[in-house]
Amino acid sequence: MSDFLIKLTSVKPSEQQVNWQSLGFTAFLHFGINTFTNREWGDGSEDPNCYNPTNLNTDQWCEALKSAGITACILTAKHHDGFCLFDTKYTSHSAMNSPKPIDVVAELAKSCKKYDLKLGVYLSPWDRNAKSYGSGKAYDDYFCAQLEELTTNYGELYAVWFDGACGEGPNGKKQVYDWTRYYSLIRKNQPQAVISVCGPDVRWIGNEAGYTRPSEWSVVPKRLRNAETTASLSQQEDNISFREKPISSQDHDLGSREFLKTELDLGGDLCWYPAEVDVSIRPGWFYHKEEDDKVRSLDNLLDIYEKSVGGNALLLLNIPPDTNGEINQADTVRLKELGRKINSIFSENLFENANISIDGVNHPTLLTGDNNYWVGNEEKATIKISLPNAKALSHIVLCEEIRQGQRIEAFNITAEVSGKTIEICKGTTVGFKKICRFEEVCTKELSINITESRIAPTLKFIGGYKE
Ligand code: FUL
Repeated sequence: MSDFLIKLTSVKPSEQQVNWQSLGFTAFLHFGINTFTNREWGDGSEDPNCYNPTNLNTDQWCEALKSAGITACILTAKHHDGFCLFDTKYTSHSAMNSPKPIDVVAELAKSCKKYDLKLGVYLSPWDRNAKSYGSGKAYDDYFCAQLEELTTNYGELYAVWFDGACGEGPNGKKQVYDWTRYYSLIRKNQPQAVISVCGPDVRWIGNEAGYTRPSEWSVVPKRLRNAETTASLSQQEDNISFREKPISSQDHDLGSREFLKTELDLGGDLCWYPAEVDVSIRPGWFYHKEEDDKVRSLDNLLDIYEKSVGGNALLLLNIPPDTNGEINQADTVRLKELGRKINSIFSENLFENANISIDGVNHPTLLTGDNNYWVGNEEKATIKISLPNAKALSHIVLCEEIRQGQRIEAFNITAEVSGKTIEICKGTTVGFKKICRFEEVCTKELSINITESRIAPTLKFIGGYKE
């Protein structure tokens, strides 16, 4: 086995990254002064009196998220306008100075506890209101003081999300952020949290339209983890055409053997940097009444779910609370439908009583996905699944044990149908979770054929389902 392939598979996730990845389906909550000015990007000159939610109800937010099967949420504690949704000592541009002085982060933290959801915060480094923005250390001091408040006053956070958008402040200057200082503050106060996007733990998928690469690798060049790179790759504008832009061809391949070989040959290094898909349930990130009839369809959301959660990525679906301070009915209805749909497909593993045989040995623990996992002897493997009775199937789920790195590069699945062996699906990467969807078949014998791996593959879970 070559040193090169050993090098690729020796890159492993941190414990925070494994815990984060297992959250699967999470929510973004864009709420703030823009909700009330009906804008997407505020400029920092807003009057805090505009902020006036008539019936702020974070319990209702959590109920709506839970109904979709969401496990965690990230609130925009401060967007680019600099308007804070939390009780901060360092600016008057905040909800505490509005007709409804409520600390939304505190309210949401309480509700999340009650509903067993994890909480994360988005704090925009770009602040179009702060006078010190662009002046170097003075702004970093301000930003860190707010980070300190957020990371010490609201209990445990699972994520701190740093946006790539970065422009000029009120005095026309741009800030050079002291990322190292921000990261070490978070590591000290919230060591279990991941730092996402302009951060070292979670990679932005590269678009806001819900697209995932067909081969999504978590082992990628280390240079992609550089916050300046992320910021310069991300947008300096915000409009619908940006939000709908697909992944561009230049960044289509971030992790193939060939790509990583070139990276190493050029003196680069590799890291574990898993992808997150952030996409809004509506055209905008913030609530706009005129978009009430533009909520994504159930089919579209299910497709995004299957390709992200089931494409070795994590889904961060934005659901923006409205001017009442509630999640609008147009969205709650869709979330409930989505939750029901996901449940109806994935709650029962139809392989439950199957024999899972690899080289003549049964591996029943592959059906439970507990702490055991299987590891092959060579790069190829065939896993035979025999069911006691024929079953109709439309989905198969595969999971690697990512604590052992990401190894599988190609596989196909065949089934015995009316005495013939037919290929029902094929794919490339598996990673944390691969959801394969195919034309329904009725069968009692299947083979999962792993045809290429970097080193001997692992599997932690196999499931069969029907829509
Ligand atoms: C972008 C921002 O400019 C949008 O307003 C939104 O917050 C999105 C998640 O990130 O960079």
